[in-house]
Amino acid sequence: MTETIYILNGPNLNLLGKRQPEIYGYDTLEDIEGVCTELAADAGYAVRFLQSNHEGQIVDWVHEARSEASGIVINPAAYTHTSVAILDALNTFEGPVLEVHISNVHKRESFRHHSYVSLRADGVIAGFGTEGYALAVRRMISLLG
Ligand code: CA2
Repeated sequence: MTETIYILNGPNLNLLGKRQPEIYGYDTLEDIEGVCTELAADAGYAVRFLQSNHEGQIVDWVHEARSEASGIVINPAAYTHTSVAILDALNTFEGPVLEVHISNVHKRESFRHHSYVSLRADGVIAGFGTEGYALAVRRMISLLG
């Protein structure tokens, strides 16, 4: 059966490409989904690409991933810096977890320098723009392969 990579996106990322392009670029989430899906398909993987503005929904998707996904790529957005609930959920997932940030969070406000999710992530990409998602999917494929 085809293995699936979950790609989870947190609050406000539905606005990608529509607001603040100077920080987050011009690609929309749909553009990113297309690139990731193609990359994964070339390597024989499926992608489930999701976005929510609600913390509990992201927790529920991580729970779903426990039985449905081989790996998780996650940009938790602002929940990166606040959510023990998402960290706890990720700690119940047995496969690889990769954290993505479009912007270089370390070059921004100090409250963005700490990530709860990094306590679980096997790798972190920040500041590579929306290309960071494709890099994370490539890395996920090599970790799963
Ligand atoms: O750089 C990233 O990917 C972030 O995860 C983005 C979050 C931010 O809170 C993190 O510190 C870093 C914010 C996502 C907001 O997305 C928007 C996209 C377009 C327009 C406005 C917001």
